Amino acid sequence: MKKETNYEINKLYSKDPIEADRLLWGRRTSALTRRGFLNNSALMAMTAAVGTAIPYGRFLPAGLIPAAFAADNAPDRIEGKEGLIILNDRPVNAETPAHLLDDDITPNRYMFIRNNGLLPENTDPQSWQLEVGGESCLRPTTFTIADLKARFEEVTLQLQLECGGNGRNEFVPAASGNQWTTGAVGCPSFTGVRLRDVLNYCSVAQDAVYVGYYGADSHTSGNPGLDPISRGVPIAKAMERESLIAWAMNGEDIPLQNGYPLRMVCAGWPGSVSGKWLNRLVVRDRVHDGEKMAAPSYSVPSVSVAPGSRVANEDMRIIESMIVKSLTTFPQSGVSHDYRQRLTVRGHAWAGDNQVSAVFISIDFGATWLPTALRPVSNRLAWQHWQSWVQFPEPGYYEIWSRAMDEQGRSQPMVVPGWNPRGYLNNACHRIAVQAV
Ligand SMILES: Nc1nc2c(c(=O)[nH]1)N[C@H]1C(S)=C(S)[C@@H](COP(=O)(O)O)O[C@H]1N2
Ligand SMILES: [Mo]
Repeated sequence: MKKETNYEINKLYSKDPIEADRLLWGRRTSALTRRGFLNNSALMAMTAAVGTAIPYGRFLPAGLIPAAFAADNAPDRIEGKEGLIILNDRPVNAETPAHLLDDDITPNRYMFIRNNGLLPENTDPQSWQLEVGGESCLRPTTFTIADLKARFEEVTLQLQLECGGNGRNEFVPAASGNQWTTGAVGCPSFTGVRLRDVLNYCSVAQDAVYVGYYGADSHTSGNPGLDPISRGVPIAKAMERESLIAWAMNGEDIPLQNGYPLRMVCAGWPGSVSGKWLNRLVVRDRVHDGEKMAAPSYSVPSVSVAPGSRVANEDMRIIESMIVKSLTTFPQSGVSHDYRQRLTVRGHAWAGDNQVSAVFISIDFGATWLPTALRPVSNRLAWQHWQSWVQFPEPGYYEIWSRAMDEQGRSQPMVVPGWNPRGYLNNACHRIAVQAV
């Protein structure tokens, strides 16, 4: 049994042992009696995780963490991703501090990591296969990566990915999930083929509604029957020129944590639609029903609700395009600066499927706003760079706030917007601190 499995399992058990049982092993214990022993399928899942049979498994009481999982060895760094802040190690979730996102094109080492499951074990690009099928696919086909390269036009685009839960840590009351601050976003350049070229080759039926993905990562329980995540996009999004099946990021192999050797990239939507370790696509005649497609996952209330409300799943809608947002990547928050000197300020802005029309900054907590120079996109669905400078009137503590506006005049709010149960779509202004001396 692997040692890394321990940390997260311990965390789950310390939070809610009965729920941990259910999540990890699929065991349902009566909430009334809070008693029970392993049923057969739960025992099988636990056996798979421990790596050997559990002869007296039938006597293992509910809510009791197997002692095999009792060590804690959370890593403090991820190879090739130095500088990222680790939120979780099983599955791995790590975000990038804003000042490390200063590059126009996000380098591989600074691309955030959001995993729902465990890394695949075999990622050999030579033998990798992508199977395309589903009830609305008329010519199901299996491709190797070499086939994709040989059959379809190669495309390189700079594409922005942001986790739907980026900024979750600001919601009050707190929303459960990874407590991302601002760094679950990045905009590398991806090389691959257009998803639509592959879909057209495989002949999509008239009644096609959705394209779902499956990846080679595995569920944290070790249960091979469960998928960590299987989402996707409506057919119209899949058919856009910018939707890719990519094998390279910034001209190199995609980092293992970001989906090596093959991933989907459908930018501008929650990152969760862009399947990593992609090995299967299904063209569906209905909204895909894979893991984490249904509310409350990646869904928000259809109408706004009071903070802390309970919202029924049928009153939620699946998030599609992300909303307008910006980040100040220079200077680093907390810097000291000579107040007699101008201070250069710069960053990026993005708006899901839309473009950004303007970015403003403020040094007086939003009382007045200064325009910035905004660069056009390098291609649709890339983030845009902005730059400006400020001059502080006197020494003291300042905050620089950035606020982007999209082409339709929608602007970032200064305070945290629409509370929602799972904490998605926080696009409040980014704030950094500066000490003028
Ligand atoms: N197979 C697979 N694809 C996946 C995920 C995953 O856990 N497994 N996570 C999704 C989520 S929630 C996000 S935000 C993005 C993150 O991409 P990154 O880790 O390359 O930044 O990948 C998406 N694709
Ligand atoms: Mo995500």
